[in-house]
Amino acid sequence: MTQEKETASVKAAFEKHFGQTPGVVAYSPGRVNLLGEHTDYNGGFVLPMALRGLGVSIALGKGDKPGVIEAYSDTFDQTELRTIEDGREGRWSDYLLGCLKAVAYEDVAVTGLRVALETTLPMGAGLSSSAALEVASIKAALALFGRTMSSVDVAVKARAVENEFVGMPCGIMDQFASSVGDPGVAMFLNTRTLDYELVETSPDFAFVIIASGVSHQLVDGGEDGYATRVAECQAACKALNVEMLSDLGVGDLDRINGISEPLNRRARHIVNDNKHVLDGVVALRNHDMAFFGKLMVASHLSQKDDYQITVDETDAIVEAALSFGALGARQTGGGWGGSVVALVEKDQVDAFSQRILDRFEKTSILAVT
Ligand code: GAF
Repeated sequence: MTQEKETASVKAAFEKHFGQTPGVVAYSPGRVNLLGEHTDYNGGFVLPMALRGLGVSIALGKGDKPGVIEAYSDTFDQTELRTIEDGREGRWSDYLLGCLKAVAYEDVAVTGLRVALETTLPMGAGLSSSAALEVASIKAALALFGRTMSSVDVAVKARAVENEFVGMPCGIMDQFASSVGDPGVAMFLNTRTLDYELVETSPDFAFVIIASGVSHQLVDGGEDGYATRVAECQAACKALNVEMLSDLGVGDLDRINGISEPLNRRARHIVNDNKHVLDGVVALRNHDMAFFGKLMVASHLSQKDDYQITVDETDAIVEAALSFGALGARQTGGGWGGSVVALVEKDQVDAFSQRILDRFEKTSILAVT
């Protein structure tokens, strides 16, 4: 669906459900990350691309019960009733509620709010559905109550909601790509300074996004989940006496190799994946997609061997993608499943995609960008 179709569809859903016209509609895209995984909460570099046609649409209108939020979602086929005073309850509406508390607490306390939400982003596919929901919620709430905020500030606010209200210790990549990014264009972001640059990719090649069929779960990732990696990085910083792992460079690898397992692996991944991003941006500028593909593979192997966040299914898809002619392939997103992104010559995309679907029953092609 195009963005216009999506916002028209969520507006219609709002009207049907609430019998009134919404005050505003907003849309925010998901993202695929091309290089630089888990580097964002380590002050490093990332290279995400906002997605065309995959995102979250939201329609908002004032309600008639002060402080009450009636949130309807076609996608989840349910209405959730919350109040602006509620805390986290482990439901999808937490993301919305946290954002409303952050930017429209007093307004919603007075007017109440009606919300309709639709998403074309599959949950758990590693394409940042939660960040898109947060960014759309914040942008819509600001518009409804007549306030403005820069896209960068929206991203910062959305990340704070996810860290502090939802309880997921993520970095800023997803919210930044969704709020500031330009769909279909890669974004080279320094997560420490928030300096960024949009970088075009070659028109002769496409990124094929393959859902592995293994759903990742980052908020309660169990004992070996996202929060564990964040804690391990903090422990590695202590062991190496640096503030953030991105203070280190490839020249520090000997020192890194000397600290205990698995902290050495975690630090090594961050240093190497930061370098993959820097080299990848040069490759894109030089239209050297063959080298870019090699960096994607190196990044996948670093996620597999050092960060240890890949699963058998994504490893197998990457291997098959390369044998089917992809120039590069890697697991993308938070990890433990989700999606694989493969770099493929444009005129090979259909044949390539079919071979993947034939080989792996649980896969689907989510996007070609
Ligand atoms: C998730 C997080 F939300 C991001 O901040 C980032 O750390 C990513 O995992 C891994 O690169 O999407």
